[in-house]
Amino acid sequence: MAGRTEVVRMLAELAKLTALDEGSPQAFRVRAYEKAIHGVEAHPGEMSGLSKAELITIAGVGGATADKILELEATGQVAKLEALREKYPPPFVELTKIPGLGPKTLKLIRAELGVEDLEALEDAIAGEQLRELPGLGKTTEEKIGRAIERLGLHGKDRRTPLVEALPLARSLASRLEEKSDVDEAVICGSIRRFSEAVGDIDIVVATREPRAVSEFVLAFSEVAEVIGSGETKTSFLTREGMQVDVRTVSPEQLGSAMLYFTGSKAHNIALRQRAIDRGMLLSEYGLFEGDRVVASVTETDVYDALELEYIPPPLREGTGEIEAAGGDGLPRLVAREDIKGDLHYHSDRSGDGRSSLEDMIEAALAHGYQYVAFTDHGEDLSINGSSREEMLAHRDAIRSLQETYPEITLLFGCELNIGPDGGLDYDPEFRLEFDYCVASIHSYFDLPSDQQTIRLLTALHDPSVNAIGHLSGRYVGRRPGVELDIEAILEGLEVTGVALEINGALDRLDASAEVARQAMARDINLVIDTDSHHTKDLVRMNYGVEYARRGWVTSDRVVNTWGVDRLLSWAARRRS
Ligand code: DGT
Ligand code: CA
Ligand code: CA
Ligand code: ZN
Repeated sequence: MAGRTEVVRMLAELAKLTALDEGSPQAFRVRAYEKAIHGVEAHPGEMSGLSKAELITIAGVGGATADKILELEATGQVAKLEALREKYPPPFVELTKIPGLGPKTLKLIRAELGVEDLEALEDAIAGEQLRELPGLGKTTEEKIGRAIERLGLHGKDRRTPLVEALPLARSLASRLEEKSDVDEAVICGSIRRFSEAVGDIDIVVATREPRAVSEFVLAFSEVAEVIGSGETKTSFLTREGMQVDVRTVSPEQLGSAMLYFTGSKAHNIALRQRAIDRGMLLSEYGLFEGDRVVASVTETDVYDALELEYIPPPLREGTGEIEAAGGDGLPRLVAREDIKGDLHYHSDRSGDGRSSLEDMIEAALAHGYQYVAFTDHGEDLSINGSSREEMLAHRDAIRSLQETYPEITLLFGCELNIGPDGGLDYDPEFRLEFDYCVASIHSYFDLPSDQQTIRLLTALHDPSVNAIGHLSGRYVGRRPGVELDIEAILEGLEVTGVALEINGALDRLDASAEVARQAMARDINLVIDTDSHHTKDLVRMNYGVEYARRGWVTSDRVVNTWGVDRLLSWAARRRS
C-alpha cells in the first residue's frame, strides 16, 4: 500500500531524475512533479485507496501523475521511474548534491568526459578537464572541487541529512509496527538523538518472532542490497546508499536495547562504567547484578537503577549529561507544550508563501498559539519581497483580521533581508513600523569570515531587529553555512538582547545545536521558529524544539515560551 510518504518519495525521485534527464530543474515536467508533491503533502485525507478521479482533484495532480500513484499502489513500483533509475544509477545521482553542479553541467560532463561517479569527477577536476568544457572554466572547476571537500561526500564520511533519513525511518518503523507479531518498532541511533545528519537508520523491534520480522524487512521495496541478515539483526542499503539496521529484541529487553542502540557511544560507555562502579553490568540485554536482571523493560528502569534521572535522547552525547542527571539535576529543557507562538511565519504575501493569512491564523489557533508574527519577506528579496505600499496594505489586512480573531495576538512583522554589508530592507523609519522583525541572510554566502561577521553584527544592532533568522544559512548536506566568528556574534546578541533563532525546518536546523549550547552559556535569548510558508509547515515546531534540546536550551530563555505581555514588551523595547 502506498502512503503519503511513499507517494511523495516517488514523485521527488521522479522530479530529481527528470531534471537530470532534461538537463534542467526548471523543465515543465519537473515543475509538474513538484506541484504534485505540494498538493499531495497538503492533501488532508488518506492517499491509499483513492480512485483516479479522486486523485486528480488534488491540486497539482494531473492524469499522468495519478496513473503513477495508482501504479505504485498496485505494483509497488513505477515503470517510468524504474527506467530513469536504470539510466541514472545512484553514484551518478549522488553528484547532484554538489552545489554549483546543476543538471545541465552534469549532463555535459557525463557526455563529454564519461563521468559516472564522484571518483571520476574528482579525477576530471584533478586533470583540469572540466575547465575545457563550454560554459565552465577554471573558476567553476575550482568551486566544484571546494564544494566536494566541504560537503564531506567521501565514502564513510558520507552522512545523510535528517530531512531525508527521518521520513524513511518513520515509514519503515510504522510498517513494522503494523505487523501483528511486532510489539513496538522504535527509531534509535543518531536519528532519535536528533542529529541533523546521520550515518544510518537504526530501528529496534520488540517481537517474539525475530525470523518473521527479518523476512518482512527483506521484502521492503527500499531494499537495494542486503548487507547481512542474522538472528537478531538485518541490515540493508537503499538505492540512495543509505544503510538501515533493524534489530530484534524480546519485549522485556526493549528498554535496555533502546538505550544501547540510541547511544551515543560515549553516553553508553559512561553508563556502563557507572554500572560497573555499582557492581553491575549493562548491555543491550539489560542491567545485571550477577545473573539477576536488575532492569531492562524501559529506559527509565535502567536510569533509575543507576540512580540517574531520565536523560532525554538529544542530550545523550556524553557531554556532561550523566554528571548532571546524577548530581544537581538536568536543566529544565524546553518542551513543545511550552511554546506559545511562532515568530517567523509567512503568508502568501511572500512570493514563496503558499497559504493565506486566514489559513495561517487558523493553523496557529489549531496549534493552541497565543500569538504569531507574520514575517513576510522585505522588499529586497527580489522575487519574494513586498513594496512599502504592499506591506502597509498587508498591515491593514492583519489589523482587520485581529478583530476577527481576538483570541490570538497578530504581530505585523517582516523578514528583513541582510545585504552584503549588513544593510536591511526599507529605511530605518519604515522598519520601525513593524511590530517585530527577524533578519536573515539569503545571499552572499561566500564572504570571508570577518566580513560575514561584521555584516551580521551591523544587522543585529539595528533597533528594528528582534531576532537573527537561520544564522548560518546552511542546508544540511547541501550548502555549508557561512563562515562566522561565533564568539563575536554571541557577544553582539548578548549585548543587544536580540534573539538567536533555531529554525525548525529539518533541512536547516539553524542555528546549530552547538551554537545554541554556546548561547546558553551566556545570557542570550533564543527563539524557536518554523519559518512556515504553508500550513503544513507548522509541524516544524516539534523539530525545532527537539533540536534545541540538543543544545541544552531551557524554556525560560526561549522568547516564544513567554506570555504575550512579556513578549510584546521585549519586542518593543528597542523600537521607541
Ligand atoms: P551514526 O549512525 O553515525 O549517525 O551514529 P549512531 O550513534 O547512530 O551510531 P551507530 O549507528 O553506529 O550505532 C548505534 C548505537 O549503537 C550507538 O549510538 C551506540 C551503540 N554502539 C555502536 N557501537 C558501539 C560500541 O562500540 N560501543 C558502545 N558502547 N555502543 C555502541
Ligand atoms: Ca546510526
Ligand atoms: Ca547503525
Ligand atoms: Zn523566512
